[in-house]
Amino acid sequence: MASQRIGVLVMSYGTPESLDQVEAYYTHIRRGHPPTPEQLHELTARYEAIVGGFFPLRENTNKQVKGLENTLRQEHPDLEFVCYQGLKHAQPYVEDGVEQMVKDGITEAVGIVLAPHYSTMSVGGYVKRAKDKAEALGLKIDFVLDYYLHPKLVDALRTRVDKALEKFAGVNRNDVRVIFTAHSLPEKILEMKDPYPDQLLATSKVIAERVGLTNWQFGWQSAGQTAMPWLGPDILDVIRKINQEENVKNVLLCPIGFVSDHLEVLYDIDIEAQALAKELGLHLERTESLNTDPLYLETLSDVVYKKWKEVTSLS
Ligand code: FEC
Repeated sequence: MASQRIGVLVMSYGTPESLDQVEAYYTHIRRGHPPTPEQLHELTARYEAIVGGFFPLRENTNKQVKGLENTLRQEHPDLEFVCYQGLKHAQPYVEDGVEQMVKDGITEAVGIVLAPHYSTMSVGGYVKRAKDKAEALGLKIDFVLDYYLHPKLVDALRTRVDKALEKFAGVNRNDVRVIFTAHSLPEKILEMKDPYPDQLLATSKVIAERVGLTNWQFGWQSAGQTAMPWLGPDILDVIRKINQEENVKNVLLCPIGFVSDHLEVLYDIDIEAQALAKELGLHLERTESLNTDPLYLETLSDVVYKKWKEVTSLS
């Protein structure tokens, strides 16, 4: 019989649920500053290009959160883990998730973000909002900050690279340039000694080792269009450069910084990078997203459980 209810705040980026919500969503991302009509038009066009009537991140987050709850309950039948969503830029917001836990009588919780690598500007932002709300409401909560080298996560990614390499029929594996990618962030994170770039490189290296890759590199994607400099090189520049300077004709993109199919993968890679590849006469493929891969759900379940054990052993 289940004896104890433990809240799990599962945090993710959030997405609009219809095209008429795009403006409010974009305004939230811009910390309350509405986008210009041109910016709004540009973002709406990107959603129109991928959505086909539904916003994939909404559905994928729902499935991942449910999948994590099921995995936790299967692996720990003596405990009752209850998962709540907390989204960065859409409802239910991070604060709503915390509030709902408290309303439901949860007193102890663990928080986790559906992004394996830590940056003050990414995971740090989610954690701060959840912590502030939890403190205000008297909820005891601690957080998983990263899980970028978890063996099951690495296994899931390694398998994807292996499988995607098979799509280059007749091409020697080491003639395919594998580019590991993640969302760029403003360069100022480097001054803060942010661990994000090193963690991403560590994941890339371990996958490369496991697959036996010799021909790989890392590149940033989806940088914002702002006055400040963002981390580079951008993958579009990388693709152009390796094609022109090294005559690379086969490229596999592996977006290790993302865990779902969503705009940054389905547009920035599948439409934008593919269009460039076509223009350059390159064969470009992408690894499949993790979505609800049991290995990913088991990774999450494992780190949540360990964090909960750590917290309870201290109290
Ligand atoms: O499918 C969807 O509807 C949402 C896709 C989506 C994901 C995502 C993940 C991350 N972002 C990160 C950082 C930033 C920073 C800014 C920023 C802006 C945007 C915009 C859209 C957007 N992001 Fe995002 N991001 C997604 C979508 N992101 C749309 C606004 C238009 C644009 O710039 O393209 C700049 C904010 C500012 O202006 O100050 C910074 C990071 C991640 C990966 C970690 C995570 O998931 O939290 C880091 C998915």
